[in-house]
Amino acid sequence: MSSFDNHIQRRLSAMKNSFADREAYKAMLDSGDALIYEVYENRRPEVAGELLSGLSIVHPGRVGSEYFMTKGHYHSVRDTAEIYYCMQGEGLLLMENEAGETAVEEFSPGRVVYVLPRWAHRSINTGKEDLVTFFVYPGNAGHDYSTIDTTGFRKCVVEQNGAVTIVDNPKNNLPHTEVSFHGAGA
Ligand code: S6P
Ligand code: ZN
Repeated sequence: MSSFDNHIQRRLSAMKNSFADREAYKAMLDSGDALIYEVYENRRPEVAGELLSGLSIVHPGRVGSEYFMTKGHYHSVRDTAEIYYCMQGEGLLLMENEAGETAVEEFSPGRVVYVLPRWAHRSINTGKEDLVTFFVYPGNAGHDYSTIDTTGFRKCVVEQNGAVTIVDNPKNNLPHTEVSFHGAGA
């Protein structure tokens, strides 16, 4: 990873509002501040015309039944898109927009996922190894974390009876529609 300019490590203690099961969160934090995900960035000027890129690595694990994931965000400049290329691992990209629509795209090695402008996005590792994705997005996009940090996504991705399952987020009461899902075969 030596060719990257910046390395971010996001630990459990920095994700206080992210996981739905607060009791499981507190219990896990009591036994150590687990490393949930890391980002390696290529620095470029954060202006229109430039592209920002890097690697996102979400480690495997769960808080209660909810899989390890990124905090998730909107782009501050809403009309900016993003592309992810999955290099390793298994997971999902959970997306929602301000109209209350949810979309889920599968991550598997070699799969490209396009994030439309105006959609918040969160990477979720549903597998047993690191989920590694390459991302690229416009230099002027910026990050709005506070919207998601305040309400959470409308959906959570949990393990239920051994299966990856998308459920309503008990912490989020905003109106929402059905989930649209796109897997590797669709
Ligand atoms: C940036 C892009 C990714 C994420 C990374 C970590 O627009 O979507 O680089 O920053 O996956 O997620 P988060 O939600 O902590 O920024
Ligand atoms: Zn983004």
